[in-house]
Amino acid sequence: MSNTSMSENKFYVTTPIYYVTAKPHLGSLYSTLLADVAARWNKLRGKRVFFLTGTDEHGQKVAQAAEQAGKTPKEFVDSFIDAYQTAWHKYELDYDYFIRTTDPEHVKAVQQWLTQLIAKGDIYKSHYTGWYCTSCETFVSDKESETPLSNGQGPACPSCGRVTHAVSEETYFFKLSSYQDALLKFYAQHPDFITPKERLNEVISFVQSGLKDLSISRTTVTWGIPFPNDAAHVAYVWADALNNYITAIGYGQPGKEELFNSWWPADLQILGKDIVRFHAVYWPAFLMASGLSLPKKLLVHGWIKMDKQKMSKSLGNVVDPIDLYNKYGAEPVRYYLMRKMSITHDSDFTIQDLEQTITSDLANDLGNLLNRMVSLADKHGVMEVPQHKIWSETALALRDECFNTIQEYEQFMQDCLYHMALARLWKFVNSVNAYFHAAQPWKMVGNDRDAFMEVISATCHSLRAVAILAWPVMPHKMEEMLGSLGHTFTMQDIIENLELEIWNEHFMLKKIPTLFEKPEPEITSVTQEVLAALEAAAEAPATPAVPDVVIDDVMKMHLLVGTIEQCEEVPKSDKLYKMQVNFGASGMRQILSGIRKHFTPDELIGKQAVFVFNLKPRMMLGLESQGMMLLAEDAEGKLTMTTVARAVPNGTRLR
Ligand code: ME8
Ligand code: MG
Repeated sequence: MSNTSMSENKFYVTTPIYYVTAKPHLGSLYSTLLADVAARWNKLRGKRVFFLTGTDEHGQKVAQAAEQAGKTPKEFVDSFIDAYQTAWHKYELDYDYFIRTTDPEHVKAVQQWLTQLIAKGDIYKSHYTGWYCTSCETFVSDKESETPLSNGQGPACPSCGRVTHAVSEETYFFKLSSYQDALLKFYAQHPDFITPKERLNEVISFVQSGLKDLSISRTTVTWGIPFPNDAAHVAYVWADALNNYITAIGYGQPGKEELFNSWWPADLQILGKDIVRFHAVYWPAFLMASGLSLPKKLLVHGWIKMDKQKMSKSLGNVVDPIDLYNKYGAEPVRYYLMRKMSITHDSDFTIQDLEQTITSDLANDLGNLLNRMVSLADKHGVMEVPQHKIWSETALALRDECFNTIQEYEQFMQDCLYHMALARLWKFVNSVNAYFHAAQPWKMVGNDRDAFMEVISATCHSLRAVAILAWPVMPHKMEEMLGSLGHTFTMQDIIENLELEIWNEHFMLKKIPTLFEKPEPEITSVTQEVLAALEAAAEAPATPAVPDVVIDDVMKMHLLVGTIEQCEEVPKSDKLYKMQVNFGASGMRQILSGIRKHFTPDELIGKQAVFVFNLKPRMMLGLESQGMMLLAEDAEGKLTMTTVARAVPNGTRLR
C-alpha cells in the first residue's frame, strides 16, 4: 500500500484531555462522545481508526485543588482516573488509548521536545511580568485586560471573568511572534481547518492583531514537567498538555517512529470553544516549530448549559453522567446528547427534555414501530420474510426516501453535524411510521397476502438502514434491532453497500424485549394540574344543574393514559372503531368508540389518550368494549382527543 492511500484510509481523532480536579461531568462526556461517534462513523466507512482521550494532570490549577483536598498532587489526580475510565466504559466510549500527562513516556517526550526547540533557538530565557488566570491556566496581557485593580489583584480574565493575579518571574519564552505570518498563510490556505467557520474568523483576527512571544515555563509552580537542564523551571501546563496529541502515538520515543508516522497528522481534534486559542494558534505554531504537519480539522463545539450557565467543574453546576446512566441507560443518553445539543451552539440541558426525547424519538417513533411490525408478522405466522420481487409505487417512494436519507445523513456526518444528521434520520423514521400506518397491513392480511408481505419487507429494509446509520450513536441498541430483523452487524464497507442497495434482502424476524423503555416520570405536571383542577372543582360552589361530587367520587374513577396501538373499523357499523389500547403494566384493552366520522385510524394510532379504565365492560355489536375514550366536543359537534401535554408511561393514572 502506498503512503497516500494508507493515510487516506486512516482516521485519528482526539478529545481535550481534562483537568483532573473532579469527576467527569456531562460536558466532558459530550466532547468524548463526539469523538466516539466520529470514530465509529469512520470505522463504518472502512477506515483504520485511532481514538485518543485522557487527562491533563499538571499545573497550578490541579496543584491548588490537591492542596485544598489535603493530598499530594499525584495522589489527588490518581484518585479520579478510575471515575473517568469507568464513566467512559459505561458510555461505550471505545477509545484506543487513555493518556495521562504524568505518564513517564509523555514526560520524557515533552522534555525532548523542549530540548530540540531550545537548540533551534525557538525557545529563549527572559523575564515575564503580567497577569495569570489559574482557572484557565492562561497569561493575560495588558492589551486584553481592563485597567488592573489597585489592591494587588489583577483584572478580570477575558475568558472566564475570574480575577487574575500578578506574575513576575524568570521564564522561557516560545517565539510565537515569528510564526504569525506562517499561521495566517496556513488559515488562508485551509479555510476548513476549523468547524464552524465563525471560529476561524475569530482566530484570524486575533492573530492579525499581533502575536507576542509566549511564556512556556513557570518557576513559582512546582507541579509540572521539569525543564531540561534547568530544574528551577517546570513546563507551562499548556506546553505540556498540547503535546499529548503526538506523544500518545509515539512522538519522541525511540522505536515508535513508524507508529507515529502512520497516525499523524490528526484528522479531527475535538474541543470546546473555551480552548480555541490554545488549539488554533499555539498548537499549530508548536507543530510548525517541530517541523510537523498540522491537524486536518478542529471541531469546536458549544457549551452545555444548566440554567443558562456553562456547566463546569469550577462552578460545580454539574450533572453526573453516572446518575443519568443509572436511570436511563447509556445509549438513550448518547442519542439525546447527539440529537439535542447542537454542536455549533450552546445548548441547555434539562431532564424534561431528555425524558421527552427518549419517549418520543426512541420509545414511540422507533421502538414501537419495530415492535408493531414484528408482532403483526408474528401474529400471522410470517416471521420469515423472503426477498420481495415487485415493489408497488408506495413502497418505491419509501425506498427513494431511504436512499435520499442515506446520502443526506452521510453528508451531515462527514461535516460532523451530528444533530442535523439525526434530525434527518428521524424524519425518515417518521416517514416509515406514516407508510406503515397508511398501508394498514393488519387489514390486508386476509385478502392480499402479497401486499401484506410487501409492507413488512419494506419496513424491514427501512429499519435495517436506520439501524446501520444510527449505529455510531447507539451501537448495542442498533445491533439488537438488526438482530430482531435476522441480520448481524458487520463493519465491512457497510455504508457503501447501503447506498447501492436495491432492497433485495431476506429477513428472519425475531421478537426481542422492548428496545427502549419510556422513562418513569417522577410526578408529572400534567397529573398535578389535573389534581388541582379536580380539587378546585370539588371545592367550587356548585351550579344548580351540575350535581356535587366529593373527592372520593372522583377517585372512584380510574382515568388512565394509554397508547392506541391498533384501530380497525367494526364491520356492520358506520360509526364504530375497535381499538387495541396499551396501558403498560395494566395490560392491553379492546375499546370501542363511535368516532369514525371524526378521525382516520392514522390520526389515532400511536397517540396517547385518556380513557376511563374501570368502566363496566359493555357489548357493542357482539364485541366487548373494555373502557371508554374521553373526547372533547365543540359547539359544532366536532370531536378532539383528550391527551397529555407530553408523553407519559402507558398506564399513568390521572388524579
Ligand atoms: O481545558 N459543555 O480541560 P477542562 C461542553 N485541560 N463541553 C464542555 C463543557 C460544557 N459545559 N465543560 C467542559 C482543559 N467541556 C484542558 C484541555 S487539551 C490539550 C487541554 C469540555 O477539564 C470541552 O471540550 O477544562 C472543553 O473544551 C473541555 O471539556 C475543557 O475541559
Ligand atoms: Mg475548563
